[in-house]
Amino acid sequence: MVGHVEKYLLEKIATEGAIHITLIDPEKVTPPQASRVASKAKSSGTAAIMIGGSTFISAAHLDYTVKAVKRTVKIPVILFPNNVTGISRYADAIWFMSLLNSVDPYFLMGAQVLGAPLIKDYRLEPLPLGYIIVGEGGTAGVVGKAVPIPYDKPELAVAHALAGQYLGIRFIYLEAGSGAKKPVPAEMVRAVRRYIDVPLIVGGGIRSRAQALAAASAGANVIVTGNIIENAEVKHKVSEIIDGIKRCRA
Ligand code: 1GP
Repeated sequence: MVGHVEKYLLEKIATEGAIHITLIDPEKVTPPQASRVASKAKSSGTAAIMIGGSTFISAAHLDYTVKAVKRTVKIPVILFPNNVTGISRYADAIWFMSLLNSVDPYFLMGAQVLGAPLIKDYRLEPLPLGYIIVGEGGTAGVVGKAVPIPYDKPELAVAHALAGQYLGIRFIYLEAGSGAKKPVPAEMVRAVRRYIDVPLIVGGGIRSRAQALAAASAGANVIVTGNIIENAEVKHKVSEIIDGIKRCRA
């Protein structure tokens, strides 16, 4: 069943073509810092806030961070969990994700089985997501025991994405890893976009207007940025990325 956050994202993508989501890593910020970042990102035009990191976080700190952001902005707050510990009852929705190129069944279906009853209990909206790690893969690749897809093998990314879609997954995420030196190449984004019908999310290493424009022009529907908000110029940086995305619409 499609819930209200999914409807919101789909409508925004339908009207705007490509949208931006801001990722906040709770390991790197205090709750007040997280709400400041969310507020600035929202005023620059970000469509939603994702909260999650690749390593370790206390449940209490995650709850405080989510609550602080929820109090500050009205746009959806979506959890981006790396494990069952990434679930907070205070969010609106959760990327219910399977790491499609993991060799560890835990990241394919194990964590999902453990987390599902909690998600039901907390009345979080699950957004079915196929997560595919490419290139360097970063911390997410190591933690998730992924076999990252090389940048020059777009056909492998297509095969993973299609398999996800055929299983009923409703969003596909090509992840280069937070802080990746090179973002997902436009050719890979374009190839995956050509084959799948569901929205395509792209993230990892996007730092500039030109990189955002390249991803959006290649067919990404959602561009996620995390690292760029860690400097003092959140508003300026998010505006720059969103400007890049908008240029693709022009
Ligand atoms: C990581 O794709 C996201 O999960 C965002 O990456 O932190 O490099 O923007 P950055």
